[in-house]
Amino acid sequence: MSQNEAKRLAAEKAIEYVEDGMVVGVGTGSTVAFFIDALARIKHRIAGTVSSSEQSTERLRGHGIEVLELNDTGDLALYVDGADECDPNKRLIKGGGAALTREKIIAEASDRFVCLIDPSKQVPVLGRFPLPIEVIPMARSLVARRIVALTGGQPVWRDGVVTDNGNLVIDVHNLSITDPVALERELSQVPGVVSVGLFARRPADVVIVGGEPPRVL
Ligand code: A5P
Repeated sequence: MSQNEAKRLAAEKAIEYVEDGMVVGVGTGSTVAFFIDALARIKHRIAGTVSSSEQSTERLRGHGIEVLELNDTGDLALYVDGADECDPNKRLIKGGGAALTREKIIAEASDRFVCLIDPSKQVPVLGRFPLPIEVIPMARSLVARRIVALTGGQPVWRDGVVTDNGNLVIDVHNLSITDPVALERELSQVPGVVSVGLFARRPADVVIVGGEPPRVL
């Protein structure tokens, strides 16, 4: 089965978690694009969505699905998003699509975080996928130096990418993240860091691994 087909099957399964009248938090990426397309079929049943990126907002509105402001909705019952890596404790690396900060905000606001992955994203230890960190532009070099000192990893500026929040992304290579909660906390404290693409303090609640049939963890 192709990776895309696995993503689509995970996204279809996630529709089962959508209940009538919900405001649904919506992530970003190619897996979530399948979820948005599936959500369009039941759009009359939901109260609307909160979007984690301009990209997802455009796709949602293209389907005629209402996009609301998190400031107006309060906490959400459900957030559905993809991930770049997932460990056995449902802790994640996210941000390959540079939407990590808004994704983290929505995850924090949500009672249930359903994460959709294809099997290639399951890892025993996080870190094979470079860890994205969103930084304030003037702090780019400072944060890179602190990353080296704190982690021993290799920071690489994602040149040419500006986030929806007007910031930059540094990807940290060569990590083996044995304590993701501690690393998330440490890196988040460096001045200039907006957010770290580790979702460990607030991991996923449910992980759906795409396949025939999809596996729910
Ligand atoms: C977006 O910033 C990311 O967190 C995505 O959730 C992640 O990159 C997964 O993307 P795909 O669904 O495209 O693999």
